[in-house]
Amino acid sequence: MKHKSAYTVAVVGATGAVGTEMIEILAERKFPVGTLRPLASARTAGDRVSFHDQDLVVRELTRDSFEGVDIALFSAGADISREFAPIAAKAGAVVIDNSAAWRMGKDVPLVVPEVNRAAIATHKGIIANPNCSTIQLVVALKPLHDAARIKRVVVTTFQSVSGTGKDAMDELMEETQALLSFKEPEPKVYPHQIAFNCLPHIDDFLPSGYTKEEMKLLEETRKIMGDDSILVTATTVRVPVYVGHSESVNIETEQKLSANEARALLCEAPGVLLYDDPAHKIYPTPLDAAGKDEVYVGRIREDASVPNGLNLWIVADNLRKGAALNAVQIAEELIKDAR
Ligand code: NAP
Ligand code: 12T
Repeated sequence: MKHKSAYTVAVVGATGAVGTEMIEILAERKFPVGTLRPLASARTAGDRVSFHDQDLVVRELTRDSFEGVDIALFSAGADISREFAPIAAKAGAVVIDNSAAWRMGKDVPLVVPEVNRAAIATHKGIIANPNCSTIQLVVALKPLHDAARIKRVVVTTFQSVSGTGKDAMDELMEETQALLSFKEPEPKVYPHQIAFNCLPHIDDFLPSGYTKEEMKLLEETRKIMGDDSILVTATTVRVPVYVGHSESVNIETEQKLSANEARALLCEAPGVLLYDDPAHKIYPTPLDAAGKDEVYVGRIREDASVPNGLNLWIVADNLRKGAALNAVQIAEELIKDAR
């Protein structure tokens, strides 16, 4: 990428839950944007989004949308990314893609800057942003892996509805309102009622009985950590929370790590906020992490059922560190290397 004093940045999916957050975070972090180009479907073309003090018109995504674009942040679903990311890259943009379309591609770096920043330089036009649940997991586990080598991870997620997008956030609101006025809820986005419920089902089921979301936690963790020997098994659960994914995580390490040693490592770790003081009822909740940049870690305990085991509770804002913030951080690192 060529160094510039200001870059032309396209946001594909600019009207969505993640895209809206991307535009906010670009402004908040003063990313050197010369021109911002918000793109979405024909449904919202003509709508307006604000960026700094500008009022920008959303344009319909077409094959010609990427002329002159330096960086294209994609968050409009995997089908759109599969079709348009190569078009954007061919037009000269570096794509930072939030969907699952390109993550496991051999020539596509999958990046969490705190963990594997160096991979950015290997890109061939497309850089992938990991799944929200993977990002917060690897930010917290990397320092423990470096210190004691993690052999196995057992993770159960409690994922908020904003991970699915704006329609799912509306659905939780509408079902809650219906139920509180003694009406029948009408699930549309999810296969079952999500209000006052939880669903052990995120993304599609595979013949193995696992969901795709569960397999992303295994495959993406190995790719980002650069270690195919790590064993990961996952159960992913949707919960009636608006913003913030939580994870109950059990790890087994090669070397012994006490809970206090883990706390000391996490206290120093980039992007982590240690939030662990049960005596004062301090442990992370989604409401604590929502709107924040850090990955919150608490409830650190030694697992006495194995020789070298720890339990942790990891919470982050899935729209920020889990999606938009991580993508903007990748863009920041990308332009630091520009010359
Ligand atoms: P959302 O709130 O439903 O927003 C979807 C966005 O995509 C909207 O801006 C929508 O535009 C746009 N879009 C849909 N169809 C389009 C089309 N045919 N052409 C152009 N734009 C189109 O969803 P979201 O939560 O922001 O998520 C969007 C995608 O990001 C997800 O599908 C997923 O791939 C990815 N994502 C990744 C993570 C992660 O784990 N890192 C987290 C969340 C989401 P309109 O408003 O015009 O319909
Ligand atoms: N099904 O980008 O529904 O792989 O929370 C992110 C979020 C897929 C992804 C969700 C999903 C992704 C969800």
